[in-house]
Amino acid sequence: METGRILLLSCVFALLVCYSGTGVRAAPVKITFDGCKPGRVGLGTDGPLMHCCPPMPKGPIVDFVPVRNMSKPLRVRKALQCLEGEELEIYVQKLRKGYALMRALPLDDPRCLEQHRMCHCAHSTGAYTCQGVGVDIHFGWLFYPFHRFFLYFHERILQHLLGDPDFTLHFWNWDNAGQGGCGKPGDIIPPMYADPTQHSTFHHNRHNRTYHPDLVVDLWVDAWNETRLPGGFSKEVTKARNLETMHWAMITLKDAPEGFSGRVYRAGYPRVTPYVGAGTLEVSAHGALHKWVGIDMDDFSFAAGDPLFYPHHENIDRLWDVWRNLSPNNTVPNDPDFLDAEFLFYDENIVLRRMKARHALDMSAFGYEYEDVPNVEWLTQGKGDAGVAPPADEMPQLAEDLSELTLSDGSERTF
Ligand SMILES: *[C@@H]1O[C@H](CO)[C@@H](O)[C@H](O)[C@H]1NC(C)=O
Ligand SMILES: *[C@@H]1O[C@H](CO)[C@@H](O)[C@H](O)[C@H]1NC(C)=O
Ligand SMILES: *[C@@H]1O[C@H](CO)[C@@H](O)[C@H](O)[C@H]1NC(C)=O
Ligand SMILES: *[C@@H]1O[C@H](CO)[C@@H](O)[C@H](O)[C@H]1NC(C)=O
Ligand SMILES: [Cu+2]
Repeated sequence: METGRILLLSCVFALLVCYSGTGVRAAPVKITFDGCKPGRVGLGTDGPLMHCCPPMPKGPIVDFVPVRNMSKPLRVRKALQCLEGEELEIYVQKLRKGYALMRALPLDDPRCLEQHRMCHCAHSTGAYTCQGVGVDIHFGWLFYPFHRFFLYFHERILQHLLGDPDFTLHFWNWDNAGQGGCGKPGDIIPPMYADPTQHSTFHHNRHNRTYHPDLVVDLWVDAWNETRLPGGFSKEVTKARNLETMHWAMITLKDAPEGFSGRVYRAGYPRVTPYVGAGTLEVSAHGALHKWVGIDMDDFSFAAGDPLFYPHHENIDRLWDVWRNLSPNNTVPNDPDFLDAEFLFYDENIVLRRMKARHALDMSAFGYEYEDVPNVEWLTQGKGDAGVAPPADEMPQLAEDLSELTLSDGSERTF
């Protein structure tokens, strides 16, 4: 009783501090090793406790600022569906070997696949606390920088284990329905991740629809309503709906309150109702794909234990830059509480690295780029004219009731 009252009072106090004087800048979210506690499974704050904190660092935490090595060409992350012949064969062999090695490491080695899962879990379940409040790097503006860093260290660790500094993880081009480029659709499950006999790249805990090698993904799965799972639509209708989803996320819906980047999220901000606050791509195609693959991929605590997580998120990472190049208006938040947000990742030498969001913005500093695949299908089609999209009131919920929003032009709106 007494504890409950103290807890309630501290919560009210924390809210008052964070929200007093709307428009007052709080502070950036900083992930600290000491701030990690068991998080909560599920999306609320009352799920069962989940332990996913990282192992103790053996040395000091070291700041990491990516700097491009100008004497090396950029590595190209390619569209998986366009690999062929010898290149495909070699890639699949390395991919399988890399994940076999990653899985074979001891469980307390921060480089093993299980620890990658836990790292994502710790950042998603409120395990890391900042100003006493559990952090979630989803549903807000930390989504893109966090995942870029996460993929980067994942790839570096694969390179290290393979002894191949040029190994490059290729991406699942699920928004590509097959026109233009190499002419092959990317909207089916990549076969190198879908073979149950290949333990290293396969994951047992997926929905059984991923067993159909040519089932088109549904980018309009409603993450919150199981009754709308795919199956009811023909291939043609699903493809047309997918283009509409992409068009909304990249072009139309970016003008929604929190736009493409996601809600303002400063230190001490509480986690909000799931999906409220997510940017337009995060809330739609990103979430839909997690749902479509299903089971573990559909759970923040377990998603990154499925190797398919990584090529899925590379497509998100790629689309972040595609969006920024679509219009001079498409800018990332210019707010110190975004730019100075800090995250921790173990590198390939088991050194714990501290990363600032501002260093995520220039992809070339990390030494890679994405293959230039055509976006023409969802740019020019998918404007709602196919008449196959769900009605507007079935669109994923976007924030309307947040206490403070910064619009993409930098102006603040207070409710
Ligand atoms: C930059 O790349 C070149 C060519 O691969 C390599 O010899 C050199 O060691 C790299 N420099 C750094 C600082 O990594
Ligand atoms: C997947 O599971 C559903 C429901 O249990 C079943 O009806 C369907 O036949 C299964 N499909 C495959 C390919 O196993
Ligand atoms: C889920 O979707 C079905 C079909 O569109 C609809 O009838 C039902 O009301 C929805 N349920 C919820 C909880 O939104
Ligand atoms: C950028 O935004 C301004 C103001 O809203 C608008 O007038 C302009 O057309 C936009 N430019 C592009 C390329 O969308
Ligand atoms: Cu995530």
